[in-house]
Amino acid sequence: MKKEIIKKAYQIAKDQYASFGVDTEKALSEMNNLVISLHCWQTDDVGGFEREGAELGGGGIQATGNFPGKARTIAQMRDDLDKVMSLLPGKQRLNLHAIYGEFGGEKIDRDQIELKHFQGWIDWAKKRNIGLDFNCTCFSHPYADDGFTLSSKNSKIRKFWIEHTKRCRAIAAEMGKQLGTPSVHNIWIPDGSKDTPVDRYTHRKILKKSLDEIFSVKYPKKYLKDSVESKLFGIGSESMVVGSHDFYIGYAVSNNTMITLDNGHFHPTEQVGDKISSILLYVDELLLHLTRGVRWDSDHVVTFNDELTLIAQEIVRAKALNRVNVGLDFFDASLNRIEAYVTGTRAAQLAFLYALLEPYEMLLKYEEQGKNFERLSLMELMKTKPFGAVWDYYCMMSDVPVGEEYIEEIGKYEKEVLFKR
Ligand code: RNT
Ligand code: ZN
Repeated sequence: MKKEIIKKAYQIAKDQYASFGVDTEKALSEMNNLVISLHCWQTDDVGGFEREGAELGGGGIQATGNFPGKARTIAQMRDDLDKVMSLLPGKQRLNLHAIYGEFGGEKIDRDQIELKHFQGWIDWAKKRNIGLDFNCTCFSHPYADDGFTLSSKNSKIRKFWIEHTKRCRAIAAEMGKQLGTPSVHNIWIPDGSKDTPVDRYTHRKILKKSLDEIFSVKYPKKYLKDSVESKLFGIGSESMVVGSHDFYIGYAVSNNTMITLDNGHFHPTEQVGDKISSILLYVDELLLHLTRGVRWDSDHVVTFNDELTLIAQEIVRAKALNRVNVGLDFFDASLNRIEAYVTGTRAAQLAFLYALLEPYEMLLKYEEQGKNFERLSLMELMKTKPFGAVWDYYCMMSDVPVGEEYIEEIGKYEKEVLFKR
């Protein structure tokens, strides 16, 4: 697209938004406060590098498809991530899982991982001036096969996962220290049961105790921020998930950890957007796992849909952008994985830009005056305002491909790199 046209279209959009009291320049500068944590696991379908050909196994999560070109080495993964970041406007971080260390062909079990396995990632991130986030990996392991990890009644298994998670937090804190930006460590465990259990209580009690032990090691907030992620059900844990939303809300509020809201982890008619204003009253910060569930927690590539829009709007309306850590969580193996990242991340950015361009003051006035019809009409009208022109301008100013230009770029990478793997 010609620069002149993009600028002209933006000028028209700017004037139109201004007539609703919306300052597009301010919205664009607010976009600088939006840092999206790119999950590394879309590059290789959550396989990891513990051994050659490692694949996601169990845990009730699933990547389907076999599109060619998945990253099989750390070098390939880094190439892919560099390509992705070169096509995204705005700021990013990288979100790693413990299975993505540089283990150098050695068998290092999860309770043995150390900083040295991740120092290469820290150096990589430093060079790119980005932060790192981290996750313990309590799945794809024989000790997770019976469906219980941190909430297991088997003390050998439980201790193994406690040790793993403690090590992960230590590594994350060091990432935060070396990179000068706190690392978010997220705990998600698959624990649950397929059929109706009779003893939910003990498992939840054990999980609480395991978490207490894990969090008894304290790190400065400027290095590490802890979060816990709930879930309603998984494949193979349909009847009970130990770490339910009720469980973690209680835990997070009493321990002031963050809570992770993954929008694939709730009943389909529940809105994660609605939860934000409640949770923010009780904890300092939130972590989002933006995803798209199609009929179940299927982790499809994020699109700019109503669900995402409400989440972004509720954060912006609460003026809480600085209290929300935005992460992504999808893994579709059926399409070009670079495209998955770029489309998914841009969709999340679109939702936030759309929210920042909302004529909030005008809508609030209508609401407080009981003018509900006017409120609804204005919200509907905003959908046809020249939002795309502001987005194109944002991409142009960020020096990344505008509009459909990125599709061609990815096509080139597909031919030259992915299909040659
Ligand atoms: C699983 C959770 C969890 C994982 C990642 C890989 O349902 O959403 O966040 O997807 O840790
Ligand atoms: Zn998640």
